[in-house]
Amino acid sequence: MQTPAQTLDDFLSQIKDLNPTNLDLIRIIKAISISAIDIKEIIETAPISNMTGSTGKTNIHKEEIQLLDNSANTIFVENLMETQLISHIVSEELQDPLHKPTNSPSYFVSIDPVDGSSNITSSITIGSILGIWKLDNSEQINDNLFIPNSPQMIAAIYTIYGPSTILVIACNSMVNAFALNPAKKAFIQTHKNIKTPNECKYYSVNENYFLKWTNKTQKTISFLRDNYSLRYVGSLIADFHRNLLNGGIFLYPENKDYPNGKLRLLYEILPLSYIIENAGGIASTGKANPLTIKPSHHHQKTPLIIGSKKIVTKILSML
Ligand code: AFP
Repeated sequence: MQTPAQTLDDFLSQIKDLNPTNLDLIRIIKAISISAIDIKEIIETAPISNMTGSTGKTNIHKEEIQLLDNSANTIFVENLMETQLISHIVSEELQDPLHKPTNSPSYFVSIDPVDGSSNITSSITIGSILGIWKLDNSEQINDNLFIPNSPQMIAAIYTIYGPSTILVIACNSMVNAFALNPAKKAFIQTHKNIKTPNECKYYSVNENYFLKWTNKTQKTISFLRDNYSLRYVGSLIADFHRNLLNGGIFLYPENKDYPNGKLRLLYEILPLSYIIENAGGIASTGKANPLTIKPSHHHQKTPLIIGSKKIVTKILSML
């Protein structure tokens, strides 16, 4: 008889005793997985429930806030705060961080509620990205900026809302992936302890910026173009997920329009850097490992080069 596939709950009960923090982490992961199912349902019916439009407002990055961004943000914040474990939340959609004192220990969560949200009108794959830090005491938080001073990142998670709803969790030095069985509202494990291939199959970059890049970046991208296949969705999380599973490199270098790149350190770059490292790949800003950067602002941006070890190392040597 075939053994039933492992559910997210099975997985969480297996990691329960691996680390004393895991009991809290499991509650946080559950809050995120429940949120993902709610958000996926909103996305599925978005074209017929007028949820594909813009709120008419812009966020801190001067990008239009989509109705979906707002709803997803509220869902994550409410479910996370309900755990009573989270003292600080930084979100792309919130100008200022949320702060709520908790009994120690407390956790800091960064959220990109809907990554690639402008793609919703064309029904293109989008996702959510979250980073989770443990704070030992409130002194670890810089009061003005609500940024962990001595961050201890303990997990990173992303979801994909596409042909399937996918949940990828990096914690306890492993990366595991799950797909949603919508009939049962249960996530089923599809990949155990993911290791990204060392060889590069795809490169992902927006070549429209070619003339706005530095000479070195132009040469580097030309090398990639001559040797690998281009794949670029324009939803970071979709590009990242494809390259994670197949081997590849994603780049968002600085350009004349975006001197620090477009991607945000706390809720895009750090979670994905944490995931790629745990999957045996590499992330860099071009100058440093993002995980070693002490953030100076919660909406800080930085360039990103991320993916399979061999190709990222080669590209860094060319820059
Ligand atoms: P939107 O959320 O505005 O769709 O932006 C998506 C994103 O932040 C990231 O998901 C993409 O990788 C990147 O922007 C695409 O940016 P370009 O259009 O400049 O290539």
